[in-house]
Amino acid sequence: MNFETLKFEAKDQIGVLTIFRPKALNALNAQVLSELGQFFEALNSKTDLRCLILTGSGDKAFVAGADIKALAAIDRNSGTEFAQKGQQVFQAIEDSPIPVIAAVNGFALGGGLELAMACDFIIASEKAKFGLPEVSLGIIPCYGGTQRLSRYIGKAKARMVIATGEIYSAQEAKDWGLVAEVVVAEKLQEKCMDIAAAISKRSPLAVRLARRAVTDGFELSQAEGLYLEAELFAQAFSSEDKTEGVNAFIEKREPKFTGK
Ligand code: CO8
Repeated sequence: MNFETLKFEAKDQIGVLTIFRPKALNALNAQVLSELGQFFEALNSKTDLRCLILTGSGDKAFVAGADIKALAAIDRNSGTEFAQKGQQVFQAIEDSPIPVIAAVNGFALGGGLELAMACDFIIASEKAKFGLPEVSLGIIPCYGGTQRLSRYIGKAKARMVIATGEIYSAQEAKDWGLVAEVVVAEKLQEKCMDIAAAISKRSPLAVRLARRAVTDGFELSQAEGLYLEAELFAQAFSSEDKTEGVNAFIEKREPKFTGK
């Protein structure tokens, strides 16, 4: 696939997808959203990748938000459609069959933070900055920010971040549990690659089932979540990967997982 606003590379079954609008700090316009939608639609129908790293071009921004310059064209009637289009694309990211790591190298503001939160987890450079500044523009987050942020950090802190519209440091975001790890800027790519490589060695099927248990279970009561966990555990038991993983351990060798 040929994209103008995305760059994609893959090696050893690890993909790196870079949002590429350097002159606008990688802000999400209609084209970026559409290309992201196409990319994840293709990924979700078939992929040989084991893990994807999502990042922004340059060293200043992950994504500085939705494109504010397009804001003027949106009114009451088109607002719902605008929000739902972005929500659908970000949901496709959350539903991805492989883990998606957000490598946040700079500003992750508004739609940029919402994009990072749709990924499996966030690894941040110590220079990264996080915030949902929509209220400073007279609007509110609309790509899942009001829903995902409270699930990451709890209702009280989410209300503070959203109502102040302030920008917060990578360390603050880590202290809240929004960011999984903070590393020096020069080590961001290497750290994400190391995590992706670790994931790539595991059974793709087991990784997928385990992620489903966490993500879907989070929205359920504990009793329902435990039921879901047992169901997914049973599915893993009918897999070739389970046979291979257990045999490899007994035979003291590295497993060769196929994801079946
Ligand atoms: N949209 C469009 N262009 C942007 C955006 C953006 N979100 N962010 C930066 N840019 C552009 C700037 O306009 C500038 O372009 P130009 O050189 O042509 O003027 C270029 O990127 C570089 O930016 P700055 O010169 O401003 O760089 P600074 O280092 O001085 O500042 C900041 C960096 C602090 C990140 C600053 O650019 C900023 O405050 N950006 C806006 C951040 C923001 O408010 N993001 C949230 C947007 S709202 C949102 O995401 C929710 C959905 C809203 C709906 C939108 C409807 C379409």
